[in-house]
Amino acid sequence: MSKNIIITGASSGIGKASAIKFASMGYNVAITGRRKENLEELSEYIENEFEIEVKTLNFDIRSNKETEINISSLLNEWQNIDLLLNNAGLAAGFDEFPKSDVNDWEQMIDTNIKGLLYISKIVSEKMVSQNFGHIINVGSIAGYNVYPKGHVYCASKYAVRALTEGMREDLIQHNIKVSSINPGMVETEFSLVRLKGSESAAKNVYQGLEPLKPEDVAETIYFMSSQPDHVNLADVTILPKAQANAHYTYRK
Ligand code: NDP
Ligand code: 8X3
Repeated sequence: MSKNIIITGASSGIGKASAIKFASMGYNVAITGRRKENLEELSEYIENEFEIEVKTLNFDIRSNKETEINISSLLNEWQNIDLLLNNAGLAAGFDEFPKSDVNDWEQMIDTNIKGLLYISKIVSEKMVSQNFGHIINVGSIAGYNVYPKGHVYCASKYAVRALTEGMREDLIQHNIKVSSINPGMVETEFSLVRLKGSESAAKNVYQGLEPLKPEDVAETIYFMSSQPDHVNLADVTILPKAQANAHYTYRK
């Protein structure tokens, strides 16, 4: 039976690198995100490189309705879902708490927490019915340490950590593994999005140190997914060598 993975937020960064990694290992991949062109470009690349099936699902994960419509249609076509990689997420804004924008809070909460919940509900129902599956949530070092100006983003990743534990407890009886990967600094579009498109400010975040590459994280996610059935790498933290935690990085 061929293996199938759904990867949310595959139009860039960690999700995109993961789609390429899993496709290279023979998985059929369903890639999601709002940017249709990016998804189509990735889909074309994967289809040319690897002999697997790609499904492109273009929707905003903040909408439960859009998520249900897109994932239901996929579930009608794919008999089994082996893996759900809950990766779509963002930090919006980097301001002191009282100055930060309520719209930014809502975007982070709606994407990082509610979006993750919407898709997990529908996919885990499917996994319960098939009596197997693996869900990997992309948390963050920000789900372990709160840092200045991090408030709502950190809260959203603390929530991902709690949800990982809660989902693990409730799905264990259905033969479903739930894990999290918690990266430190990874150079993707993350900082560009957080800093509202300022390329110089985004570059500055990684000044004087070597951040992780999205491929480093994708390799680790694949490693987590390819353990023997009885092994769950439950919560994996991955940091650049120059980062000790969310508070301290050593810069040259
Ligand atoms: P990117 O900005 O490169 O990728 C984010 C992905 O999330 C994009 O594909 C984006 O797609 C998708 N996304 C965002 N909002 C939505 C939405 N409303 N609906 C659907 N998809 C959405 O950043 P990363 O690859 O770094 O981020 C991936 C995950 O990793 C996030 O959860 C982030 O919090 C986490 N993380 C990142 C770290 C880092 O330092 N980079 C460290 C720790 C965790 P589109 O815009 O097309 O919708
Ligand atoms: C992203 C990593 O350290 O900027 O989740 O919070 S950090």
